[in-house]
Amino acid sequence: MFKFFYHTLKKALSKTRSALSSRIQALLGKPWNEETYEQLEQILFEADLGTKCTSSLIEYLKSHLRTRAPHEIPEILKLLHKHTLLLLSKCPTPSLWQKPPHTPYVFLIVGVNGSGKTTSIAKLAYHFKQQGNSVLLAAGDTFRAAAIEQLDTWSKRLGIDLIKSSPGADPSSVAFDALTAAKARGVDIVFIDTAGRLQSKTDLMKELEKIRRTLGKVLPSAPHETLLVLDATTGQNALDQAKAFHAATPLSGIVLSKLDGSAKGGILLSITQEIQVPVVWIGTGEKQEDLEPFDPVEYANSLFSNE
Ligand SMILES: Nc1nc2c(ncn2[C@@H]2O[C@H](COP(=O)(O)OP(=O)(O)OP(=O)(O)O)[C@@H](O)[C@H]2O)c(=O)[nH]1
Ligand SMILES: [Mg+2]
Repeated sequence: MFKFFYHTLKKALSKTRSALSSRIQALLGKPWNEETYEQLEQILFEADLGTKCTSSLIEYLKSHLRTRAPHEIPEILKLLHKHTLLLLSKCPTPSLWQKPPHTPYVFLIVGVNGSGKTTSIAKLAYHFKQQGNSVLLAAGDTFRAAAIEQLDTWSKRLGIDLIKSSPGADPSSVAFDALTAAKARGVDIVFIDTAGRLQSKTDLMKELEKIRRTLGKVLPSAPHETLLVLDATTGQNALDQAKAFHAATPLSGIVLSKLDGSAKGGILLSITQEIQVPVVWIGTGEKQEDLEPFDPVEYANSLFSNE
């Protein structure tokens, strides 16, 4: 059903993998003791796995290796792989569908400046259109004329309609118009773009709630999903963003963009553990096709392989 090829996830995580595996391999042959554990801890931490996940992985290794004799690296990688999968399995699983459960199905896309929101909307819209859905875009980033133009360009390129207003208009009114139009036209899926906002700006975070309330007036169940777009190259900062956005507005999932340029792929595991919101999609480039559903098994394979 899905046309995705997961080897791009592996390719996207190659920088993270080489940072991790090659350094773990370098520990091979050393006597396995407290000092080696500390070095391993440092390696995991530097791959942006965060304190919580790193401690959890180290504890797991300690409890399993204590009873075994030869501490070979393949064994360690296997254990890290296994525990990563276990950690990911505790996070709610997103449902991937070809057709939305009901229509119009509304996605609100949020995140800080430049995280990849507009590009991710284009990729998602392209994907769902390919699946046979009718899609509508809403230029809810009214802050800059260039933001409206960027989505306009994507809309023409993808052959998908756009609802827009003039720069400076209230984003909630654009969201209102878009959902009203979607209902009237019988559209399947609506994507609402929003302006980038710093998670620390309370007034801007409140604006998101206003957009959500406005959508709810047109369709009580909307928005059906609020996706936070995080730039994987920002590492621990992405975790801070995830926590703040989730506290301000309930998130249903995360799109982790720019994984292709990041050696900090461990942040994904860290985020899912800290806020229990699943990473649903990953961005692996700038083109409309550069999007994949997140696959935990492939992720664990990509991080902890000994190839
Ligand atoms: N390599 C790579 N680049 C990406 C990816 N996603 C987005 N980009 C690039 O990141 C830059 C910012 O993307 P936008 O989609 O404009 O980000 P935004 O969050 O909408 O930005 P603002 O509206 O300014 O807040 C653009 O140059 C995109 O092409 C990705 O998965 N990989
Ligand atoms: Mg944008």
